[in-house]
Amino acid sequence: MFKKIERLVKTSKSFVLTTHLNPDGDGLGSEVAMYTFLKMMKKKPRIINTSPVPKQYRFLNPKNEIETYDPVKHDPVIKKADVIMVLDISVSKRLDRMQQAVMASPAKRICIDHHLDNDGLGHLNCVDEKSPATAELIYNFIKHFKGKLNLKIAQALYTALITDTGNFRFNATRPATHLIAAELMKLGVKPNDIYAEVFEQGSSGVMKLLGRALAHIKPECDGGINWTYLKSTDFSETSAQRSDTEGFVDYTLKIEKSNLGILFYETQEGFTKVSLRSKGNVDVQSFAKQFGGGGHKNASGITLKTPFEPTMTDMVDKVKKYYSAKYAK
Ligand SMILES: [Mn+2]
Repeated sequence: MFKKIERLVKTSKSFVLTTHLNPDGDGLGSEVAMYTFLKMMKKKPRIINTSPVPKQYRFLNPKNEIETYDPVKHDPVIKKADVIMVLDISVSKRLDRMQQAVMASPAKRICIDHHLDNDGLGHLNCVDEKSPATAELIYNFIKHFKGKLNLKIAQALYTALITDTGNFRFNATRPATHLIAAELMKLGVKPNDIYAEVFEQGSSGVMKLLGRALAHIKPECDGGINWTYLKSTDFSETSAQRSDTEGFVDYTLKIEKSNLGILFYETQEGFTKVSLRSKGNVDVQSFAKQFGGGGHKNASGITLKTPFEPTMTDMVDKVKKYYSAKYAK
């Protein structure tokens, strides 16, 4: 899997690492682990992302090694890089503001990822859809190079693993995931410390926002679907951010009989963000794909650049039809 990538990495000097818009623990943890490893290999890496680092992941970035894309400052860096490593995505549009600069650069692009959708963004790809997190592939990458893990890499990879596996509970979690986690603990990772950084730094505003999301939950299709929403006013009145909604959609699956859960929220621009979660055989990825969204079988997202309320009503209808036709008994 890493043979061709190995040759390219060994013969290259400057690297730009990046991940998707609104990065999560897996995207950021994978970047920090890879960055630290490339430094050990005496390479010159930079991490440049479309979006800033969300508050709960700032502990991964104490020296501000993760930079937020500024065209004036970074376009020359992207243009001159030998290699651009795109982590945790394989479709260029999810690079958002950075898409043009990345695609126009003569640099070789390597994708390391575990998503199903792929538009040929990478010249070289290490994509394993069965992997529960990109971090597992980064771990394998470092092992392939016979690299040594240090505590910084271990903390970054552990953060990525717990966030993308829902603390090791999602279906994609496999024995290898736990074996890797065990090794990371032996290197000094304290699970409770990482959990506290990521999941216990919320403001009271975030709890109030969650309260609103819970209060708005509505069942459909005999409780097989549960959906909820947050409007712009819900964010402004609780002083919470869009990025604070991570994990909210999971509550829609905690209800008995619930097989498909949705959170809609209104973006800053008044558009519509849809997060879908499902259980077992219920495939939300193939639903999301019809509308330009992507993700995994049990966790997908769609961004629709259309006004929030009518779009939400329309999408609820479409999900109901999709679910009734395929899964309702
Ligand atoms: Mn991921």
